[in-house]
Amino acid sequence: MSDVVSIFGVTADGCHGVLPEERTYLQPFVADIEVEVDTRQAAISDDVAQTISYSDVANDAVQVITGESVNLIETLASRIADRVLARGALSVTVTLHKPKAPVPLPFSDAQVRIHRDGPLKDSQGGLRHVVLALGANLGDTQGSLEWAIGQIRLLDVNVVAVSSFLRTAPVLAEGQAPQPDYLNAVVCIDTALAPLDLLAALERIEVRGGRVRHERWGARLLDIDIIDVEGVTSTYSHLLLPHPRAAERLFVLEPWHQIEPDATLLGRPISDLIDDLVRSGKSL
Ligand code: PH2
Ligand code: MG
Ligand code: MG
Repeated sequence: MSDVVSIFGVTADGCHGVLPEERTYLQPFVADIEVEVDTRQAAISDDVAQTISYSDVANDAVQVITGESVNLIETLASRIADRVLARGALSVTVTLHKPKAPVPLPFSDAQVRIHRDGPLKDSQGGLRHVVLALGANLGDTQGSLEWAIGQIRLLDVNVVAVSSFLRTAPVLAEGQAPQPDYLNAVVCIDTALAPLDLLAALERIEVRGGRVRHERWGARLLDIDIIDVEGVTSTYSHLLLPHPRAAERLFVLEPWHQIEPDATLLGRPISDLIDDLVRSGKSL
């Protein structure tokens, strides 16, 4: 992703500094903020709600600069970055200037520049639990799923649990031509890979497994979806988290429940979600 929404020269007065007297008077701080965000959907819909508004970002900077006094411009830049990432940015670069810093020598600017990745690009240093759903409905479906799980084991992941393979009727869009039954499975892993790096690795496995992308929800040799990443929600169109249709798909919830009976999705026990679906007779 290389779209960047920026706003430069956002200026406000604040009382920050290491010298005790700096806490007693206002001086100007200036923020330049560069926000990595996918703007494609916003360009199609022409809707600011689908991107990140530079005006909101400027407001984030002013809130931090005019807020609690701190010693360091590093702290200010980091607090601004946290607020912008909370808006769903993929990453953010913040340059924080302190042009009137009390330095007893001629100088034109003092600044710090930081870059922070959001949760999709960063592993935040730890292992996260991830739920994957696999499906195949063409060719040797059992062989494909077994092969794919073998390939997943070769990634930098710890495979915690693998469900049995369930034969399921295809869930199709209205008017879609009939398809063979699916074989579905769920695999739970722990990994320090960033979610977008994991997605790229899984897409390479799909390609090597013969996956050809044509029709949406078309019959396929192999599909691997990321259902849930511990602690991460995402509105990034290439990796929505949790998977937006997982809660209505028994072909995901049932194999998942088999290996993690106490799991929750968006705060609801998956056993409740399954009961609701079975009772309403909706999904297969
Ligand atoms: N995947 C789809 C669409 N429909 N139906 C079943 N039963 N199993 C799937 O894995 C599946 C589906 C799109 O990925
Ligand atoms: Mg899928
Ligand atoms: Mg998929």
